[in-house]
Amino acid sequence: MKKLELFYYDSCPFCQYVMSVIEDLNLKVEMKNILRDQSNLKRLVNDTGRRTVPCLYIDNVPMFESQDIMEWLKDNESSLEKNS
Ligand SMILES: N[C@@H](CCC(=O)N[C@@H](CS)C(=O)NCC(=O)O)C(=O)O
Repeated sequence: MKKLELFYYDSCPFCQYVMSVIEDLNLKVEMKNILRDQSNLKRLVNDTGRRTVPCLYIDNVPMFESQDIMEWLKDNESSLEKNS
């Protein structure tokens, strides 16, 4: 199973789009708020040189762009871990 982590913050509309897809598909994703936890922001900036959200880490490989993230989640849904 792939490990998924979403770097986000609540007032970001692009993050909200991605989070609603995650909820609709009932996917298990570790949520990494970059405003509430500075270590999440540090990791994002260290890894990517950017502080843009949303960013989905797929097995530690970052993917930007909400449209690309949502498309990837839908395309790979069947092989992803669900919330119990
Ligand atoms: N085209 C991007 C836009 C993402 C975006 O603009 N995110 C804003 C927050 S709503 C952001 O992180 N801005 C700060 C930055 O890019 O450094 C997407 O759809 O994911």
